Amino acid sequence: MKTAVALFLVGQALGNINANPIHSPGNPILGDGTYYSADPAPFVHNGSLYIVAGRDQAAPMQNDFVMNEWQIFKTDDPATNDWIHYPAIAKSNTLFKWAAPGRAYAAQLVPGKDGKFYLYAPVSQARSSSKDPFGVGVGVSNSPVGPFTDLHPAGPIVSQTSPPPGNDIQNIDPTVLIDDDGRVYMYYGTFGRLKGVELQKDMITPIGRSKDYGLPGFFEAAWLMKRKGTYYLVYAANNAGPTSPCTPTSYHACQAYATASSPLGPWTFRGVMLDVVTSTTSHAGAVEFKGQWYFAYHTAEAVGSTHFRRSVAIDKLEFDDTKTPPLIKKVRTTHRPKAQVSTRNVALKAKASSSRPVPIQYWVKALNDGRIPASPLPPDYWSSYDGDRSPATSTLTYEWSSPVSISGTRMAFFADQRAGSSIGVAPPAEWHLEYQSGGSWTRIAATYSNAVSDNPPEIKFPAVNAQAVRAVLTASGQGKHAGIGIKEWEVLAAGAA
Ligand code: FUB
Repeated sequence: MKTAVALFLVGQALGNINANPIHSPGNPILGDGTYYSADPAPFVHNGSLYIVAGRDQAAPMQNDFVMNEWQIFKTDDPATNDWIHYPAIAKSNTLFKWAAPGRAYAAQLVPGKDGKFYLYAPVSQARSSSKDPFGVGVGVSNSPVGPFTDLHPAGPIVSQTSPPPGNDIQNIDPTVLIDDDGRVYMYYGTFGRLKGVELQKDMITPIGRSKDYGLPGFFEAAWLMKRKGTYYLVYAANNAGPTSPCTPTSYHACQAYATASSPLGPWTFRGVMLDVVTSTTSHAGAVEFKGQWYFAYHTAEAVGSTHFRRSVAIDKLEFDDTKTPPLIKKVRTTHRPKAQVSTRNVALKAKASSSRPVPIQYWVKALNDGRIPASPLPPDYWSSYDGDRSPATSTLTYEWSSPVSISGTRMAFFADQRAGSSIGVAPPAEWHLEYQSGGSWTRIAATYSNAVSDNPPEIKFPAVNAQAVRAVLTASGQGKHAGIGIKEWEVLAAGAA
């Protein structure tokens, strides 16, 4: 804590009055829900590790990005969990007169060779005739925590119209590396489209046309770095599917990486380095600090988090130097301690499966993840919805490694249509449970309700010993069926927790 106070005083001395010490109990760094933080980009300056991040400001039920400013976390040693938080080091509307509000996306702050700090920041343009109005603006400051001024007040340094011609991508997620020889390289792009270009020493003028890159599963959030002569391009990847090494559903992202011996490639794909996180988006950056590499990323693990209220976390990044080039080891994520909650819900210990392939946007593991989000995205629930081919019946199974004694269940259905609908996702026409004991399945007699609620009542039944339980669900609709959706399916132990 002493370190935090000392750091705080340094922050004050830098002239930034908004500097607050944080002692974090672990990831996420700031997890109390006061400030959300997304899209981390770490850098090192003057013996401190800094992380610049965006700020998620979406309302609890709002499934959209609302981002107006960038913030900084700073520490002298991540192991102490002592940080200084500098909120609002720059606001998109104030810094860029040409920007529209609400879209201060993933920025990177780069200490220049000239002692200045360059903020590469994607924002939406207020007035643009392009199909996609995003562009990358650049702010400059004498201090890492601002104030910043617009280095290119005419507008973004890359967008669909600047520099012309032929840029038809969404121009966000810039990553910039100043190489040992002082040359500057930038990559940017999203939705599977990645561009890379060299910049002039002025840090803003592209040299020639950007090149297009195709990397396996590339989705967005490229991060360019160099270690021991090898260039690494880390990125959010999505090659969805139950057998994918990267993402189980189409809304998830993992972090994958490629290596190259020169900054503009060619790149060789090397694998996945971070599995899916709790937010649907995954965005990360890495840096070496006092001889140790660190990996900053975001998750949805703070108080009140959603996919649009994310928070920055940091863990160590390790390399396998026995390989040529050195490979990145899978990141082992750490989390702040969780309060122990006593529960009768034995589903949390079961293996969930579906008798039919689950449509790629939904996740069978959401059935027993202990979460009932009020405003879910598809991977937050299981569903049988498959357009016109949604099935009449679905069977979901929980299996345990040893038998459990159970006497109740709770089913939190998801629906966007009324009961009886033959389109969309509706409550089932009917459903019941069966349990397996000694190889055969027996129907459990109970009064089953198909009401849709995030706080469903317990459906009680006389206790049974089960090795496995299955829910047999009949969809509503006739001829054509609606999908069925379930946010959480609890199975409750007989007796105490
Ligand atoms: O934060 C807005 C967007 O979400 C970023 O630009 C992407 O990388 C994703 O994290």
